[in-house]
Amino acid sequence: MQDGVNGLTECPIPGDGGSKTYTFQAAQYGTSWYHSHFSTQYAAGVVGAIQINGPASANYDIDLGPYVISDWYRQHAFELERSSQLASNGPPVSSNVLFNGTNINSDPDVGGGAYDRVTLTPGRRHRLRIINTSAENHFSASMVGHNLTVISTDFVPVAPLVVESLFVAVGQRYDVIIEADQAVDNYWFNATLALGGLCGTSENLAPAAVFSYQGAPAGIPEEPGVPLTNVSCVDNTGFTPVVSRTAPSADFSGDGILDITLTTPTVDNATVFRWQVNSQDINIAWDKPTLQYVRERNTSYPKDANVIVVDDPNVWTFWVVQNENVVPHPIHLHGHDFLILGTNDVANSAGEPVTFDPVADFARLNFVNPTRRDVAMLPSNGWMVLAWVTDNPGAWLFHCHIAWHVSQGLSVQFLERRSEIPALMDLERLEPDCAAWEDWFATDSYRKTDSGL
Ligand SMILES: [Cu+2]
Repeated sequence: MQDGVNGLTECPIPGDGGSKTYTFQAAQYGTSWYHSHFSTQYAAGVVGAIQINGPASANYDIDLGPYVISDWYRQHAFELERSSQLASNGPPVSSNVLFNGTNINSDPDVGGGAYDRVTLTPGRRHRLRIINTSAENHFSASMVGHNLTVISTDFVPVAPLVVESLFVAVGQRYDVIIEADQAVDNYWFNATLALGGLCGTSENLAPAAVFSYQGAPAGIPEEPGVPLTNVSCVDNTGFTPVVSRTAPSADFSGDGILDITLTTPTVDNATVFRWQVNSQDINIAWDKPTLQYVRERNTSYPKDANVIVVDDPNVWTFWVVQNENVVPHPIHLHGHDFLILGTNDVANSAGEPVTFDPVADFARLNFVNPTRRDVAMLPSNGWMVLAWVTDNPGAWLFHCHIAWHVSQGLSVQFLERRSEIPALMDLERLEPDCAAWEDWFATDSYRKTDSGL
């Protein structure tokens, strides 16, 4: 009920002064973010960081707090939503990349703006909570002259893992520790975009912030550092969750398939992009969320709601996500962390899709405490196998976190343990909240031109 996804758990909050108070129990701890799920509205700035304190898997001295890295566009997100769905356009180039909301202007002829600056204390270990809140740009984070020690993947603490650079997909969070054990100086903190454009493009060709040791001279770093090479569009691997979870391999059949394709239908005399899962792009109804169906005990869900019912309690479910397209996708699940049992490990951005084979590829899967998180990168032309337990009744969106893609249909919703939802959630709020939304929307000029998500 408090997940905030319009069309699933609620109607949208009306404009012109509408409000809603969300109440939730912090059952996990770590770093996350909240954002609007009303079309592409979060890319217009309706977003913020969340820090929930709890134990860490390694010691540190100073918590620097959330570190939000995000693409930024001069045009409004709703304009971009309308233009980017036209097949003649494709996704927009970001105007800049911001670090905790600031950067110098990416256009040196115009100038202005300021680098984000972070101060490090010499000899101390600093915890930095990296969050990629972008609409579309994916980054590889790195700091000149320093390694990053990863201690959590999204909400999951992991055994400390030292990396030189860290791929951060849209929606992902990584808590890292940076040890200030180098010379007192200024250092670039880079968010590097991959070559080839499949993971986003920006007018800012080298997004960076300035990390300065206390006592360093004023100014920007003199040492440019070595550019990252082989920056790709795939998740780092090798993480070991502290709290172990093992999925039962004997229960895996490989028949839960989510097949992602790109189609170009004609809508209102224009050729547009639609991303489909199992041959259907999602299109939710703002004024009749899924939980209203649950409340009415109505099981006639619209086909384009892309509902997948999972009623059995406390069982493992397995999902093969198959990418039939060259564009990789950051896949996000609400309501659960999932185990990443495996992905195709062959780089294949130039070739034909690699189809998962439940027999031949079974040996590639790791069921014993693999990386666990709530956003993972589906490889270009490849596959990813996920597993999670039905331990949370509700309606949970499973979608690509690229704002334009979910807007163009790339999503399903898992409707989990339906019979238990009415007792667990305050479904009586739906009627007054939806009435308020409908009253406002009837008088507003804004019209729905996408999936609504
Ligand atoms: Cu996508």
